Amino acid sequence: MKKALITGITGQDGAYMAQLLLNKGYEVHGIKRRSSLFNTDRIDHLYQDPHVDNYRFKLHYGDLTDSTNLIRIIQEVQPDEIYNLGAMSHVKVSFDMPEYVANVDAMGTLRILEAVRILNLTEKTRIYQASTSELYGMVQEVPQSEKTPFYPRSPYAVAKMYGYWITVNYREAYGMYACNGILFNHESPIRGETFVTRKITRATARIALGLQDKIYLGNLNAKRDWGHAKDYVEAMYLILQQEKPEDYVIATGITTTVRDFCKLAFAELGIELEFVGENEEEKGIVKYCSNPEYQIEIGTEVIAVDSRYFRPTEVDLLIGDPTKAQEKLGWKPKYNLQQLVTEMVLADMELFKKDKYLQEGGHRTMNYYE
Ligand code: NDP
Ligand code: GDR
Repeated sequence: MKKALITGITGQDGAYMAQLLLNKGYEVHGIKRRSSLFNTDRIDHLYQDPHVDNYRFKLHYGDLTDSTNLIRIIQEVQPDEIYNLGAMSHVKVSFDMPEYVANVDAMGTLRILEAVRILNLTEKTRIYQASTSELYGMVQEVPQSEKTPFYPRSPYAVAKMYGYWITVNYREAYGMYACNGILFNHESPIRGETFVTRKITRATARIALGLQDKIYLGNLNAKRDWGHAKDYVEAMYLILQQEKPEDYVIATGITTTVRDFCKLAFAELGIELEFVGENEEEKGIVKYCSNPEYQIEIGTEVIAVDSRYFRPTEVDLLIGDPTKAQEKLGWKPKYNLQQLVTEMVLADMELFKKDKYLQEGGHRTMNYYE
């Protein structure tokens, strides 16, 4: 039975990756951080009782900032494959904690590679590094491919650039099977709540249910190439199954503005939005609502701009060229943007119907404005 070790198993991609590998018959090990509250929401459905025979899902406490811990876990597990998905992954937050991000996202990658080398596992263990379209940063060319030069625009992207090159270097220096997946944005109903897509789908549901009046966003003009995380973990897996280790762009090839994502999300519930005004004065107002149950008046302002969410340096346009992945991995996304939006909005509607029910019963529910 093959063994895989996933860092960042409690995150969006870690959860989907764990599910995929369990389905393929792997023994799956994951590294989770100790926290004062449970942090395993996304993987609780995968939990297996350690007291039963042949359980195939095992969690280890650890942290990408702790080399001794990583060496011990890798020595114990002797993994065939490592998926290094752990990271402080929020671009805006990386401007607030750049040193920590360098430690986790850059040095953490080095620690994984070095642990495999120190433990003489270079022949056995294949390593996937979660690289990112944020490496392209300032637009050099479109669409962006494996050959497009990098120009990172945030402490997160600069740290990930180190992660990218140290992975290439260990492959070239020590003959390791270590690869970068340069993944463009991918989302899902379990996407972190403060990334823009999920922030929008949650707010769409809450506004329709009367739990929230409006949502404040930053740059509505930013364009992203959004795919579904389920499709993207398939690509990660395929990258580690090839004869030769190589780096791949994973993307849909279609780009959309944040503004249009808002329109799609509200349209899912029969609410048509119109955007008026410019820059910080721009607003999204309701033009039409086909569902009287939502009690939303025409002309209501549901989206406003707050400069708090602007970034000191922004990445304006991402659009990927997945030709290499299509040709060499045979990878193609199954979801389009419309299907992704539908799944996310409907999932958030289900989630917040519970809040609505609790509120109607006199219970206090959280305010989710961030
Ligand atoms: P998430 O933010 O959802 O998950 C990040 C994971 O990393 C969580 O499990 C988190 O743990 C863990 N983590 C954070 N800090 C540490 C640390 N110091 N030590 C160990 N683990 C840590 O990210 P995604 O699942 O969306 O992304 C997965 C990877 O892919 C990340 O590396 C991200 O940068 C990269 N990426 C993501 C893209 C996307 O669009 N989703 C696109 C391209 C790259 P906890 O739950 O405790 O916080
Ligand atoms: P990104 O994702 O920075 O591309 O990084 P995010 O969803 O945070 O932002 C996308 C774009 O939307 C604009 N935006 C806002 N963003 C957030 N978070 N909140 C807002 O209110 C808001 N308003 C507008 C942003 O300015 C940006 O242009 C994600 C992460 O998953 C990274 O880890 C990963 O590497 C990249 O995708 C590829």
